[in-house]
Amino acid sequence: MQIGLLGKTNVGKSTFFSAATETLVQIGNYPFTTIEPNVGIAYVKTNCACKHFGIEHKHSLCIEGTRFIPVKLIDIAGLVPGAHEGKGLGNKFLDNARQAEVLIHVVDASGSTDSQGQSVAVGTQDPLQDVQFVEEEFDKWMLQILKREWQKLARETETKNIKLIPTIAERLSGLGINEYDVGSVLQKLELLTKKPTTWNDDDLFLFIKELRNSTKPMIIAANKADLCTDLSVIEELKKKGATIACSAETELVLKKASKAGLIDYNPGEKNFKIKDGVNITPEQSKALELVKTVLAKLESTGVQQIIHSACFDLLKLIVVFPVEDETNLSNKDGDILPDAHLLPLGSTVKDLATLIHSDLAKGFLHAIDVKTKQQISGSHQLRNEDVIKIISTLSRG
Ligand SMILES: Nc1nc2c(ncn2[C@@H]2O[C@H](COP(=O)(O)OP(=O)(O)O)[C@@H](O)[C@H]2O)c(=O)[nH]1
Ligand SMILES: [Mg+2]
Repeated sequence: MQIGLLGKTNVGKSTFFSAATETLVQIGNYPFTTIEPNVGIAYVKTNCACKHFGIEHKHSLCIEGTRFIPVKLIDIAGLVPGAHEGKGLGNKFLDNARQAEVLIHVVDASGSTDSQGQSVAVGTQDPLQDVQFVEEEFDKWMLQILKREWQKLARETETKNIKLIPTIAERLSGLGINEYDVGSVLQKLELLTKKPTTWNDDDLFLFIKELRNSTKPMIIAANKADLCTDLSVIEELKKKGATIACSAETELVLKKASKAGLIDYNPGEKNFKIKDGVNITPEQSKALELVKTVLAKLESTGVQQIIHSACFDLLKLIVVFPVEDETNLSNKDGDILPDAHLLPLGSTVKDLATLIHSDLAKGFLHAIDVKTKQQISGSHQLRNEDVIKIISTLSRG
């Protein structure tokens, strides 16, 4: 599961990335928060299944029944005006864009960053235009991939025995787009009945736009909301698509203060507490006072909510807990509820087996729904917060 961060220069992508990937505790199996300079691990917060069973367990990713599940975050830099014409968009961008299943579009909601990324007075830039610009730039970039040799390709689907859907899917496979994605959009736009050689530029652009919407859904992070004189712009942005107000910089201050042992802060919450007995410098005190006013204005910094919404509202993921021992809810080593996996809604028990280990899927016999103790088949659809034991002739590893 990978989330891409997109946006024009200086809107706060890197700040969002740092704030989201800065972990508060050293987490056992996940020593690194940054894999590459622009790839890191963030966490979504969900219920741990321990709550359902009313048990207590020691797990570095379960804090009082709240389970932290790692998700990959990629800072996809490089989308500048004219990017689709080849300026600054290399293989790295393509690679990052392919891996992302959902995009967080960071905009400067305060309107204080101009098109060149320069800092200007609050309210002088229109964040709505930024939303349109970045989406268009991304779409145009996808379009030029499709348009290479389009005429020839379109002709061949009519004159030779070459099928349209696989041909287009192949073109766009570099973006992680498959035949199913292409087919669904062509059908929705009623383009399957129109000869490809007669598609005009609008048809092609609309096709790409829909395809991007369905394969790389976007949520708008209305960043720098701390600077907004009023928040009406957020309501305007919401009309354009899923939007959450945020202040990445405030989240970063909170994470750092928490890591330094100055405060207790649970990411996503409206409040934090200065720890008893710590010495705070006048400078730190001033910064934390500022944080308080921002939190009062925005309810929360928004960073955690945006990651949550990307996973659960846009991608509609569910959480599933596989176990090997259904009585102790543990793996072979006795670790209770060792793993929590994020899967797309509609995933089956067999999909879970495949995700855990190919051998487990190969020798798959059946599974047990640990909550109901019922035997279930491979084609059984998983539900959110299911606890599953898989029985296979081949064990993992
Ligand atoms: N006021 C405010 N400034 C922010 C916020 N997020 C980022 N910035 C500032 O915006 C500037 C650009 O941030 P950066 O993360 O480097 O932007 P990027 O080019 O999109 O990666 C920096 O000076 C940040 O400190 C925010 O939430 N509020
Ligand atoms: Mg940056």
